[in-house]
Amino acid sequence: MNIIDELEWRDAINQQTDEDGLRELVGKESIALYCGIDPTGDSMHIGHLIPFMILKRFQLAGHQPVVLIGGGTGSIGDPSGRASERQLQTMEQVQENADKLSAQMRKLFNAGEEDSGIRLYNNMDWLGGMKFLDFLREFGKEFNINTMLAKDVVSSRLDTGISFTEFSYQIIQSIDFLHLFKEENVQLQVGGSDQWGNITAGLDLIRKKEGSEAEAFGLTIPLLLKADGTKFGKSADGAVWLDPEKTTPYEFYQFWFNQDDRDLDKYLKYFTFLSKEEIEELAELTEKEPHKRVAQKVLAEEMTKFVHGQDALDEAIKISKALFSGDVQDLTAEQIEMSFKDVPSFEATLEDTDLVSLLVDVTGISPSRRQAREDIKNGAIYLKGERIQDLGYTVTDADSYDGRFILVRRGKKKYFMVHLTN
Ligand code: 485
Repeated sequence: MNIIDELEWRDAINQQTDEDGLRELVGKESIALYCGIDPTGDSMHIGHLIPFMILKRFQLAGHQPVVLIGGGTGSIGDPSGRASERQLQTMEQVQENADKLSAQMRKLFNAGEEDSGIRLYNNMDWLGGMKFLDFLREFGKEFNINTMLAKDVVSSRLDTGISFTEFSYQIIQSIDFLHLFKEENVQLQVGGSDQWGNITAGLDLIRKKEGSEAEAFGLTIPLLLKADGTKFGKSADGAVWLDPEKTTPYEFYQFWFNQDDRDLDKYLKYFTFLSKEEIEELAELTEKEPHKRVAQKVLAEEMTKFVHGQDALDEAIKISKALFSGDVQDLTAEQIEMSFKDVPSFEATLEDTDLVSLLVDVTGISPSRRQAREDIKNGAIYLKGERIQDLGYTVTDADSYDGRFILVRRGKKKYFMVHLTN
């Protein structure tokens, strides 16, 4: 299947320039294509991932992806999709974020490794040394103010105001596209739907500088909405990050596992590399036996493996199973800490603390001593995954993980963390 037809089937295209021309070009030869990201933060989140997965799809179809880290553009700040002026980051901050994003890209795509086939560039390399007069003479002359003002990004800001700096952003992103077109043979730029104005500005520049016959194209992907109408990609505690320090692989896995049945078909098409047949089969399973959540499981597995690798996926599955069954005995202290980040937590010092006091006085897990004793007698209280039914039980270091914290479970599913202080 032609890659453009495949993307259309996956509902992964919002707008494209000269659809037929692009379909024909990618059908007959291997092209280079790029997507850029600005280092405004120190990690990508799953929203950023989508265009880069499109790059990966092109790669699988025999094309050559180029990833651009916007060290230069990031020092200015893209006004696209923003209602107000950005605060400038320090150059050190931009550099630091650029290094982190580059490392993340390398991990994701093995970019920089000889056999990965993905090239990674930083636009600071060609924007950084540009002289202001050269900029105005060589590029500024090619941009018509009326055209620039008419772009959504700018026109929507005319009431509230936009600085000359942010106004100029579309020019520098255009210089990138021209640079990559000339130096690296890049013929297609991909981005989110908010990038349409910047991408088409680049195409105009390429045609002015390289002639109207220049074969260059743009393609944007749609903004993803959930079946309930809200924006995709946020969990209860905010964005879902690719950095395992910010969103653990277990949380990442759970995020995908918890998606609504109604969204699955869309997500499997949009995010995974599964074939049409495999996705249709999963859609059927969701319809017939929704309670088994097979499609959710496959989605969670595919995504966790792609972003974090097989070992992290195995660990996330192990944790999920242990929590589901309540058998947490086999989990390490780190795994326990990772899985119970969001349960109610308390601080305590252990000094001959009996279990009833721990439940009532220290934490309030049980509302009264009477209730605490009843809970213990009924076998509803677990420390470290082991049921304790002794009313006179004294809690010691041995019940803790490395003397650092105690995991209390009350009933089937309620967990509490008690952090030990000395
Ligand atoms: O030559 C380029 C230089 C910079 C950029 C692209 C090409 C980055 C772009 N201007 C931008 O701001 N991108 C956003 C970012 O960096 O966070 C997001 C887009 C989103 C999607 C994602 O990057 O808002 O739609 O393209 C990868």
